[in-house]
Amino acid sequence: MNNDTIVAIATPSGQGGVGIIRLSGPKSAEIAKLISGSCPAPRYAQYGDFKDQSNSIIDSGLTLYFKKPASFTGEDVIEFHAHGGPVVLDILLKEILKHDVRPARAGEFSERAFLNDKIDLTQAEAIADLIAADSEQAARAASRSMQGEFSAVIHKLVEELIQLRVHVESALDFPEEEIDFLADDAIAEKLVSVKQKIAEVKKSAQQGRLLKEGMTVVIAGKPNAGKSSLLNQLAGQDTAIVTDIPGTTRDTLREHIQIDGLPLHIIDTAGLRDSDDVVEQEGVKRARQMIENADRILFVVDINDDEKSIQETLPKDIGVTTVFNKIDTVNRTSEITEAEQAAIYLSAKTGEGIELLKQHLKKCMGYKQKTEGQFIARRRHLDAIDIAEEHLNFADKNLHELKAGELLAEELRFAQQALSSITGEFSSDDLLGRIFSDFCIGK
Ligand SMILES: Nc1nc2c(ncn2[C@@H]2O[C@H](COP(=O)(O)OP(=O)(O)OP(=O)(O)O)[C@@H](O)[C@H]2O)c(=O)[nH]1
Ligand SMILES: [Mg+2]
Repeated sequence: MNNDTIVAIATPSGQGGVGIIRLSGPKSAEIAKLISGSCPAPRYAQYGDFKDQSNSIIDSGLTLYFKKPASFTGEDVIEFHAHGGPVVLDILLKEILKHDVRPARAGEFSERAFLNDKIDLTQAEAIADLIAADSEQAARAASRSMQGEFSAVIHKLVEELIQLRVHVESALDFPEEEIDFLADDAIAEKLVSVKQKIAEVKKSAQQGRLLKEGMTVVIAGKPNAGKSSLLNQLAGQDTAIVTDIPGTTRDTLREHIQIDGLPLHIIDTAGLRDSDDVVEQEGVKRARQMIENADRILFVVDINDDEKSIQETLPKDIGVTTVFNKIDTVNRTSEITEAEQAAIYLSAKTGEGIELLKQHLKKCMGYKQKTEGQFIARRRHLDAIDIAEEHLNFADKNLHELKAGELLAEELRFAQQALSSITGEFSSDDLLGRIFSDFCIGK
């Protein structure tokens, strides 16, 4: 429990009808008495003047008291609702700081809420994500995480892992039966079930991360296929140089766009081919790197050029949409098939079919009319899920190949730890520092 009292202006800087100063810690109620004349009853709004030490009025407004533990931070919290002018709030803040109260660090209110078990780590992160959300979809997904839906999914997984561990470890306590227990189908079945569930959560978390961080879409293909023209169409401006000379683009070009508020990073790359030109070789190398790190690949093909052999060189684990470009030259209309192998016919020159492509990309990001079951996620969560998966794969190996019970138990423990780090049950101070320092002041 913290013994110091922190204060911050909780509303954004600038002018507004109301500006809120928030305090948390043991001195909060005493400060309310000093500034407002008296501390209101918990959860009752008290209207009155805010005064300084010499008894002159700074402003007037509402004082609210949230008595611990029934507050956001779990500590005594006071809110002064003053007028939303930067100067008046500053005067009030300075007055409060005269009384053994210190300015809050970024995210310190949320950090205290976490440390006092009011929220877990994913919920704390979701608060920051909700504030930063730039689309309705992201806001709703963040809100769902904030309510604890993502945490509940993780808890359920952890619960299953614990059951599995209990099963394994109790068997280990009776070594004479070890051979039997490793051949026990129940353990193998449970392991398969946990692995399946983790794979499902990973999928949702990947979509959740796209909502927050944006989807990276790499445009790749042979020289002259129309990649740069496509980038320009999507960006709505002539970012990339377009010429009829194959090998025009050598650097990677990046554009940030939004489709109905969903963030996307579109990357144009050098055309893939063997070249003697050192600059172009480097461009192709960079294109390959970008492709490896894509969330989705738009593989552009000139509809007049059927040769798709380079498509085979694309990574197998990344979703590819084949874009048949230049339909204007063959008098075709735009069209899309979204079956297993997504393909779209369009013209990067006339813009026909671009809207279809945009809607398709939106779908790839997991956009749904109804957002039930969707939660926001961060790279940190995905990394933890990956680690858990890795340990479960080792566990599998220990069970089936090496028949090593002790090692199996150990891997299961590691997997559980990785998952628990998502909600913050296992977390280092270092990690906490990194997470909360990203927050805004007053949150
Ligand atoms: N008719 C027609 N021409 C197109 C279309 N898209 C691109 N082009 C033309 O094709 C040529 C190559 O286009 P770019 O966009 O530069 O192709 P790129 O794939 O970026 O080529 P590199 O950078 O050399 O790899 C240019 O002359 C474009 O005007 C299209 O849809 N229809
Ligand atoms: Mg180009």
